[in-house]
Amino acid sequence: MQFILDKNWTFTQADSNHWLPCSIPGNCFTALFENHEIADPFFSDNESKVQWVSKKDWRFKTNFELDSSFVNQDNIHIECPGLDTYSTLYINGKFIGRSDNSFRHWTFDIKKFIKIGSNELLIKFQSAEEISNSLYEQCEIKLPGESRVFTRKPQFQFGWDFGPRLISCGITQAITLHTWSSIKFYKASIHTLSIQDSLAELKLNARIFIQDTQAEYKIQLVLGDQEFSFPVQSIYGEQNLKRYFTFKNPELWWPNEFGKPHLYSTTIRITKDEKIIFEKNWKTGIRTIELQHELDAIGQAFYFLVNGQKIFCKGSNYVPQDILYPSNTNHKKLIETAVQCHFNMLRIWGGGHYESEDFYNLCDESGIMIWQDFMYACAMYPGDSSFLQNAAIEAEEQVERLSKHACIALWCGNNENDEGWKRWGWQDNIPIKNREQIWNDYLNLFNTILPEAVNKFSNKNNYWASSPLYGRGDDRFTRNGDAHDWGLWHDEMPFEKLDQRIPRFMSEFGFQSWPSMESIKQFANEHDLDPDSNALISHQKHSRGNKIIKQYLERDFPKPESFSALVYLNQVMQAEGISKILKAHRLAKPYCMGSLYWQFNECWPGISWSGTEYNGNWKALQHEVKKAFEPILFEAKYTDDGIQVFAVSDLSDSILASCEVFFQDFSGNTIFYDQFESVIPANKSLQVYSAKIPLKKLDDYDSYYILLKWMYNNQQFSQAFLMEKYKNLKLINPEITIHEISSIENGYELILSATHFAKSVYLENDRDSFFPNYFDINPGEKVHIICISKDQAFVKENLQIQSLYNFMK
Ligand code: BMA
Repeated sequence: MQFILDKNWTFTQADSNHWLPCSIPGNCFTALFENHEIADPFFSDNESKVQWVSKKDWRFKTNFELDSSFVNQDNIHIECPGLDTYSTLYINGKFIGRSDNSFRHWTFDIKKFIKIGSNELLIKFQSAEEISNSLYEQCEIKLPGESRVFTRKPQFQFGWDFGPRLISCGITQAITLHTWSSIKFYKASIHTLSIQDSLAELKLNARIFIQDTQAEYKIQLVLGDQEFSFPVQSIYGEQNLKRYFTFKNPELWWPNEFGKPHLYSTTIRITKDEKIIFEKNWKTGIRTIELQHELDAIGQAFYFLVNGQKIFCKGSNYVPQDILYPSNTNHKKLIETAVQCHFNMLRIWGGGHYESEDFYNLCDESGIMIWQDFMYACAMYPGDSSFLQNAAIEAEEQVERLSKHACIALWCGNNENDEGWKRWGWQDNIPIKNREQIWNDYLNLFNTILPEAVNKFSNKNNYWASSPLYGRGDDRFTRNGDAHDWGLWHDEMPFEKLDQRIPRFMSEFGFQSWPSMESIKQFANEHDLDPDSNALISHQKHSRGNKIIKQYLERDFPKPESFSALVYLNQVMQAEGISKILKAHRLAKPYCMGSLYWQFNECWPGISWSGTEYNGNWKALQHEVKKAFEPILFEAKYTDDGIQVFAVSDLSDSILASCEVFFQDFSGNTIFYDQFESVIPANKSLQVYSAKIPLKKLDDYDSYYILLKWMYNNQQFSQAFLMEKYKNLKLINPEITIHEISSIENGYELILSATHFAKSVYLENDRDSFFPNYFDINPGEKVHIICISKDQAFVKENLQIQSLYNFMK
């Protein structure tokens, strides 16, 4: 039996006894906000006004009725999968247990504390900020990362360069009461050990606790339409069962666009003396994923083999979707975006939290592989036995929980701790006598404890201690392992620089942008729509952020004459710059075998490196990423005396593509035209064309561009390559016309054309989403745009159409 404690919750500040109703899951901020006791922490500069909340202790309680059939069960446990963080729990006034790690699943035996009729659960939370501060102060060694490193809760809550400081306490996932007798089932998962011809060798991992040893138990497993049965020894206590079996004719799970992410419905049953006493269902993908990181002639490889096939990983870095409501998020919309943009991997970054089952289920179903960081980021962590023991249990619980998901590709120990220690000057502030100890503590956690947890419940080879392997200060970073290249942005290098330093696998690089004006208006008052207002400055968490954006714009773009111009140009700059680098990574396959830009999404509405906004809407970057990650991509390169065309394929079969090459002015007058056909081999990058034409002699680059139009499998793509900095282009008024508007299922379709080349056309009506947006129109071309609209009505007056031309002087 199960009883969910999701009703009748109230809360109070510990020293006030002013109880108010609240929803759970929830925390001190959401509960106060619901009761209008604080203003929306995301709005204007309210974040600074709610900081007192983190410094207080809070209490949450609920009342629930239990009947005799529940209370009389043999065993009753309370299951708390999300207590954030330092809490003490009481049932009917009696202490039942405490928690000190928000990433752990806390279970307490409450059989002797509950009664028939009304019961009360009270949870007292202590301020994580206060506890962290006092632990930091007591500690003789001042660890990089400061107070947050002592507390096992999402590290970004302490403030990060993409999000606010909101250190909460509360209940992040529903609390339930469970009854059981004879046997307790914890977790089960199925692992693919090998696949050969038509046979897959699989392993069932199951953890159970046997109380009644006087009976005979069996496990029945149904995987698709194949059934397996395993005896279980009737021994008292916890058992970690491993059972090996062969599955015939498996249909394999494949990453997005490499095949179908096939999943088998899976049922595990436990029988006691031939009677079913427990049953659980989930879905299993049969696949092998192996991280390969052998030393090679270049340095050290880094790529993934899925079912034996080398996969170029395309995707991004994922951060929690909502700093305030961790369980109340729209995973579906985000994973749909990932699929539409041809992703096959997301990296769950180590400064946030492990995601919910929902999230991983969606990734399983969509073929999105997960690079899962353990939750350690940009710091050195304590090495005392109680911290390490806590960390070890957390790691085992999370690896065990997630190991049933086909999507889990890699476990990574931490984000940038190794790089920070070796190359960011962290050691300078630490007495020499303590440095060795800190490094040994690091090795203990990341080279022993965490890989052991991975080995126990998953595949030990898919563990990587720290991302990146080498920092950009070490010249091996482009030749060995994975890289974070913050030469762009943090070191203020031009975008082009990254084309020349391609790593073996790029796991982070990025550039910030403002969200759309529509989103900015959601978190700022009309009179604050100025980048220098307090309201907007408090949404820019990178100390040099606005200055860096301005400086990059000055380099290449026309000067923004208004705030909305700044927003538009910044988005175009981010989109063009990042997508160009993504393409360079793909073209460098197989030297480079993956590119994950920073960052996919954001945790509040702010200025960040993300391609999607807090509400899930796409920035210009997301539209460009979709194009850059198309399974077949053509790219033009030019020198003063010619054009070369390159192609890259992520398909598993070779295809025949045709391509037209235009060199033309902005009115569409063609100076050079050619066409060719090419067989693009499976999974390859290669040069497919070159033409010697003295481009420079024709005229200046500011009035011409290269246009490629390619076709395969009846799909057509076109891409314009500009040859001058945007600020120098001699664009002509494109005179964009809307030709047709037709109703479609959830909106309408527009057909647009332009008399002259229109760069980065942006449609906006304060309400709807346009796909694509920030697109180009070539003279003579008709572009189809889908508008997802709530009321399906097209109102021409509300539609604003702008393109780069509008921002030129
Ligand atoms: C990366 C991340 C984050 C940070 C981002 C942008 O290295 O790991 O720490 O938000 O840089 O600065």
